[in-house]
Amino acid sequence: MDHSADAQRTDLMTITRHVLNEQSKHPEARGDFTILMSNLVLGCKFVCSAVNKAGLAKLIGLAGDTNVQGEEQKKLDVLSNEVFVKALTSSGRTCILVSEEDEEATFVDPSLRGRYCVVFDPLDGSSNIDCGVSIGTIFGIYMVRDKNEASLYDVLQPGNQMLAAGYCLYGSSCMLVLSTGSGVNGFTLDPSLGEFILTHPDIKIPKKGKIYSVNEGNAQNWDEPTSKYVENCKYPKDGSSPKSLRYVGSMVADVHRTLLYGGIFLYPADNKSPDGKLRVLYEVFPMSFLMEQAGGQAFTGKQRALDLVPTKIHQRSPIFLGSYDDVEEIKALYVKEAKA
Ligand code: AHM
Ligand code: MG
Repeated sequence: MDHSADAQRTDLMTITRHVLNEQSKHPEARGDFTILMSNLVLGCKFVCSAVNKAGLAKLIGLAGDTNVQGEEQKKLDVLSNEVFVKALTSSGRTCILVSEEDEEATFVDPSLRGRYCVVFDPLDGSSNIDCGVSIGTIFGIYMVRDKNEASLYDVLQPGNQMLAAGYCLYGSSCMLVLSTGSGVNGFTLDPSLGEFILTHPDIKIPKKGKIYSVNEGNAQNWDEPTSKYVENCKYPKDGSSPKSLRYVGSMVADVHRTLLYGGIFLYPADNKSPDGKLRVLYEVFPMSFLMEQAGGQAFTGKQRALDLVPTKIHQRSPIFLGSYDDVEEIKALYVKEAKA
C-alpha cells in the first residue's frame, strides 16, 4: 500500500487553510480578510457552476430573455456581478466595491461596512462567453483609510497599495490564483469536495518566454515601439527562434498561460484607443500585482504599471506584462523612442 499517496490525499491545503496560515503571520489580524476571502471564493464557485451549466440551463442569451417557466433569464455577466456584489456586501467586511459591470462604485450600507475595498471584473472575456471559451473573474483588494469616511479616493490608489489580487479561471478546470503580497499560489477546484486545493504553490514565471500574446488585428494602428517589438518576436535579429503567438482574447486565460509558461501579454495603445482597452483598477492592476509577485514585470509604455495613479474608476491603460526579460525588451524600445 502506498502510504505517501494516502498522506497526500488526506492532507489537503484548501484555500481557506492557506489564507488562515497567511493570517497567522500577522498577529494583529482579526480574521476579517479570511472571511472576506471565503465570500469571494463562494462567488467564484457559484460563477464556475453557472458557467459550466450555461449551455444546459440556457443561461446564455440576451439579458431579458425568458426561460420555459417564463422567468427572466440573466446573462452570465449580469448574474456574476450580482453574485459577487451580494457575497461581498453580506460578508460584512467590505466598504466600497468597484465592478466593471456597474458604472458607479457601490458604497456598502454603514450597518454592513468593513475595512476592505474590492475592485473586480465579475466575468471577463465577454466575447468568449457564448462560445464556451475560457473566461474568468479578476479581483484586487485595498484597505479603506477610514470606513466612516469612505470615499472614491480609497479605490483611486495606485496598484502598489493593493493588499491582495487574484483571478479565477473558468477553463478546462476551475483555478483560483491568488497573491496576498508574498508570492503567488494556484488552487484548483475539486468538484467532488467543492474546495479549492493548492495545486500550484509559489508560482514563478520563467525569466524569459517563447510566446507573445496580442490582438494582432490592431497592428496597423500601433505605435513604433509596439510594432518593432512584435516584428522582433516574429523575425528575431539575434538569431534566436521566433516566438509563438497565442491569443485567446480572455485576459484571464492569456495571463494564466503567460504566468505558467512565460512570455509576454500585451494590450497596447493604438491610434484609435490611445489608452488601450483594459481597465486599470480591475484588469491591469491585479494582473500586474500577480506578475510582479511571480517575478515578472508589468509596464504601461510609460511607467511601472503598479505606480500608475488612477483618476477614474473605469480608467484604461495600455499594458505589457509577463516574463522579466521580455518586458525589459519592450521597455528598452520605449526608452529609445523617448530619447529619439
Ligand atoms: P471585456 O471586459 O469586455 O470582456 O474586455 C476585456 C477583454 C479581455 O479579457 C481581453 O484581454 C481583451 O478584452 C480582448 O480584447 P480584443 O477582443 O480587443 O482582443
Ligand atoms: Mg473585462
